[in-house]
Amino acid sequence: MALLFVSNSDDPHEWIDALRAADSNLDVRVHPDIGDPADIDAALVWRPPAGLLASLPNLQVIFSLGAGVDAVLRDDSVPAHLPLVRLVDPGLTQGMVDYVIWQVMDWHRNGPAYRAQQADRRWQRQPEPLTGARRVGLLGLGQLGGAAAKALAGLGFQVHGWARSAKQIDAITCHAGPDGLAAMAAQVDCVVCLLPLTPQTTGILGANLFDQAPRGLHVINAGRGGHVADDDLLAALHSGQVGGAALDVFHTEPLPADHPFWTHPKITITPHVASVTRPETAAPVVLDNWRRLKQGQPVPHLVDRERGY
Ligand code: NDP
Ligand code: OXD
Repeated sequence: MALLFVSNSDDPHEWIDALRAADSNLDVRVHPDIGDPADIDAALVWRPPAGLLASLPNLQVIFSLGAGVDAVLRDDSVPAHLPLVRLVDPGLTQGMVDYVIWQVMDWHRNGPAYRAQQADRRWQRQPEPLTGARRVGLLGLGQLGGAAAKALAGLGFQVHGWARSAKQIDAITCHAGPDGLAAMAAQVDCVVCLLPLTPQTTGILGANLFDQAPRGLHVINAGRGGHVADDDLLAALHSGQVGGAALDVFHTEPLPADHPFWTHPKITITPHVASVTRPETAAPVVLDNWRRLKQGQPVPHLVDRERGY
């Protein structure tokens, strides 16, 4: 039996090395060189082509190369009975914490304003409050949002967080459900989206949320492009209701060359790198989950298809 690796954006050689370092006997096939489809019993995937997974007659489990599984769930042909395991690994979490700290600090210390001033050779002080005077809200308090929230609280920010279910986390003011979102939005200067993309969260970074927040809200999106209502964001940046945005993910990736975000003076763009999956930390997690599944043990981070994450 074999594991099929499917990704256009990860280096298969690095993955083969990392997987074989953890299990030297592993038969790894790299899409599209599948060999006999009947050999494949596990698939490790990032944005697999529609219909591919349904074409593997002996597939037992799908492992996502990412934390977000929206692309797999969009493919209606994927057999619903197959366990789908999303990626939770220490490298992915640390990478996201690093990204969130970077973007929040850049906003907090006026990075966009000073870069613009430098371009104009302008020497001008901006207000420089300390972290304790700044309020940051996390949309999503899961593996990534929860870790980022704790890291920001550790830096002294006033941290709020929003999730589907009610939570109690030290040093974080937690909100839940639709009413909780309005309550949080009214109390934050910066919002960081680390939600999964589901029908309930699509377009959440839109006029409704922006209008409930204090003027000048800073928006950071590392969830999915579908979380942003692009036109609402552009309008809110124009009116000043949103002061600036750092965006890592987009409706279409790569972001099309003619998209207005590219040249917008108040938008910072990164190419979906907020946290990349690193084979050296992720491969052992995947193989451990596969072993658990084969031994009939509970597998952590199974996707609940009803919830969509
Ligand atoms: P988790 O499943 O651990 O956490 C998701 C969080 O979102 C949970 O707190 C959950 O609430 C909350 N949530 C989900 N739906 C709703 C809703 N309708 N209303 C309120 N809260 C909701 O996911 P991760 O933290 O591991 O990953 C989050 C996302 O980050 C991924 O799905 C992916 O899209 C994105 N990502 C982006 C990367 C990048 O490089 N840009 C890299 C990795 C991930 P509850 O706790 O109550 O279940
Ligand atoms: C992920 C991602 O979901 O990289 O892990 O976007």
